[in-house]
Amino acid sequence: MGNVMGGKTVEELSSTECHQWYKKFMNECPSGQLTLHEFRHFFGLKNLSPTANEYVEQMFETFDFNKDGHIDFMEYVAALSLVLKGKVEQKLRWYFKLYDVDGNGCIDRGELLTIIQAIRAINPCNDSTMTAEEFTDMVFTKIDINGDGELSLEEFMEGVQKDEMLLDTLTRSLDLTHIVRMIQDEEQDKDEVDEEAG
Ligand SMILES: [Ca+2]
Ligand SMILES: [Ca+2]
Ligand SMILES: [Ca+2]
Repeated sequence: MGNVMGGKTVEELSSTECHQWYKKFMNECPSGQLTLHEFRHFFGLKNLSPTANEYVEQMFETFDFNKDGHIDFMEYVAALSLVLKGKVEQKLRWYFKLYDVDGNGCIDRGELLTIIQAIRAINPCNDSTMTAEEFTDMVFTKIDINGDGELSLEEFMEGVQKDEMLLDTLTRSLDLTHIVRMIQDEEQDKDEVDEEAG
């Protein structure tokens, strides 16, 4: 593979991980270009509520870095490696982009609420006792410093990094680790047979 994997974030991955992800990707998507439909299938996101669906679409668009309507292998690896291994600041920038649904550079209350609801629809194993509304209120109370009802990138980055609980919740709520673990477990079963064969 060599130079194909030349991106900075990609270098942080072990070759084993890359290999596993590549196999999974090419298996699900022989064309090498993942469509939204395939993306849903890939991550096992079926029968979602409309809200959750919107979130998945937004996620797809965020992963589609060059905006050509497909996720190619490099985009897939870049996204996964960012989510899994990126520094806190990189991740927060990515989350901000994901949360800012209309892309106007600010997160408003509606956008945050939609995302929180969608995350909970996809990831019901949330141990928080707060409703999505209460959670959204709490976030704005804590980090909307100038009180204009919108979170700027600065407010978001500073506020979330200063607040351990918030950081933890946001990071966990968008954590794709369980999905990747799923990929790896699946691959490990197969690899036990053909590990050293190649
Ligand atoms: Ca693309
Ligand atoms: Ca916005
Ligand atoms: Ca603000």
